[in-house]
Amino acid sequence: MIKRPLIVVLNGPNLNMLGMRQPEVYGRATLDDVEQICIQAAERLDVGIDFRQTNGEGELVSWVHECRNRAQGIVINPAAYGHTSIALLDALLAVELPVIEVHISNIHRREDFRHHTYCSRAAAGVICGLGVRGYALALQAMTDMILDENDR
Ligand code: CA2
Repeated sequence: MIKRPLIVVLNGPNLNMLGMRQPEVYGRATLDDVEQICIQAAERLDVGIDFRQTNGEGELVSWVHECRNRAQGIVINPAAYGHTSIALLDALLAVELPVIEVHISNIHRREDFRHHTYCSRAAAGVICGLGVRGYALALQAMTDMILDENDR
């Protein structure tokens, strides 16, 4: 039997507050709703997922390291660490896995400091501004990329 690919979905700081504040920016879905969206997308795509959120930069870096030799791809909403963390970029580069970066809001329509993310240098692609459906789109794209790679 062929094992299903595993895609790890990582979420950075304050995303546990989704749906509780700033609905005009991030919508009304909670992080639990986002997890359900990802579970449903994964079932449809026949891939496994491991969905996590942390407020800690070190923990996020360690979770990226754990993906090595375990996962086939990483979907990450690094939240504010995307804008600040070279440590997170280095971890994403080190694991040598395909990465898709997701932001719920359109970071390019917001403050200047949100326009740049270090993580983007490690990402095959970035989805932003499409709300929480960006996660399902990222899982679809990641699955396509993994299947393409397996066909080679
Ligand atoms: O748009 C995104 O997904 C962001 O990654 C969200 C981050 C922000 O720092 C990035 O610039 C863009 C913030 C996540 C915090 O989310 C909250 C949600 C509700 C209430 C407070 C924070």
